[in-house]
Amino acid sequence: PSSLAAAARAKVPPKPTKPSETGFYRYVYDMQNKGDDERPSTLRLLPGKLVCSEGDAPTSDKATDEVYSNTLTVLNFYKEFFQYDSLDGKGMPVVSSVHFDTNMGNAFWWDGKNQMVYGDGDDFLYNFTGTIDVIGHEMTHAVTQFSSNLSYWQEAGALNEHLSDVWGIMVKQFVEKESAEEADWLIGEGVLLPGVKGVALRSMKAPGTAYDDPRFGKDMQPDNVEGMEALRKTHGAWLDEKDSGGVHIFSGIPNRAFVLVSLGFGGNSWEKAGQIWWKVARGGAISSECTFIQFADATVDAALALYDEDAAKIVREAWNTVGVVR
Ligand code: ASN
Ligand code: ZN
Repeated sequence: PSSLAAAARAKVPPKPTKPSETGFYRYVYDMQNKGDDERPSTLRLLPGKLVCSEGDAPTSDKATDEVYSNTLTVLNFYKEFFQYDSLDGKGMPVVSSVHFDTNMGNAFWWDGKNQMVYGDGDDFLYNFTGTIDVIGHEMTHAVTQFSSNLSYWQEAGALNEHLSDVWGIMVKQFVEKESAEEADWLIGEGVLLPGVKGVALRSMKAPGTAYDDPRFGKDMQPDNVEGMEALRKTHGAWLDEKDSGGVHIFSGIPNRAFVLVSLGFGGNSWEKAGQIWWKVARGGAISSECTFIQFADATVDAALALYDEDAAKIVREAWNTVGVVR
């Protein structure tokens, strides 16, 4: 039997052998380029070979060390600013696998084994493990699963994607010490290989402008509801089939609203805008099939509950600007 099969049979993650100095329990596994993103059955090979546990010294593998370190940054961010402990709010161990598949330009949260999975890149994209907003994005899919439990289909799914971008970008701005005004609001800046025409995977501030490349394609995100409705008319079936109803396409609309709210308050995005969003994202206020308009209403209510009518007005106007109106 291969070592991967043995690892799959082993209890994952193992019991910690020493107390954690960080308060968290991180485990990084190496898939040694096995698995196939196109064949879901190969997910059973996850997590792979354990290469780094909480408190271990750096390894000789760059991806492993990057994931180990960036994961802690995100965990600390959730703990310090949102009083949320690990991915489930209850201190669960945090499992990631690196080097999944070959020629894999993606990273994802897999709910089958509650873990993150990172590929090494393809002809267009690379360096997921070294990109803090990508790590924050994937970890937030876990947080969403354990909190609001938004589905991954159409508007609710676009909100699920949106929350991952919001925490991805907030942790990036925290690390880079940038206010809402100073920040570029780009998700996945630096995962585009040199030669790909573009600046990032998504622009939260100017959806639809992140890339335009003859081989890789064009950023299709509309920046308002009118654009979403038009795209649904022309590409509805395609979006349902290729992107769970536009989860990565229509997330640009709430993304832009979040930017406008952050700019409306000024200062650090996680201080006011982020707190309003968290009051909704942590669950209770929205259903797992939440629509844009329901989410918008919930954020207005949260702004009123946390702050005042002026704050609620900033939030309401942001949603109006992107066309989410009753
Ligand atoms: N990187 C993508 C994401 O986290 C993978 C996916 O689930 N489609 O949204
Ligand atoms: Zn995502």
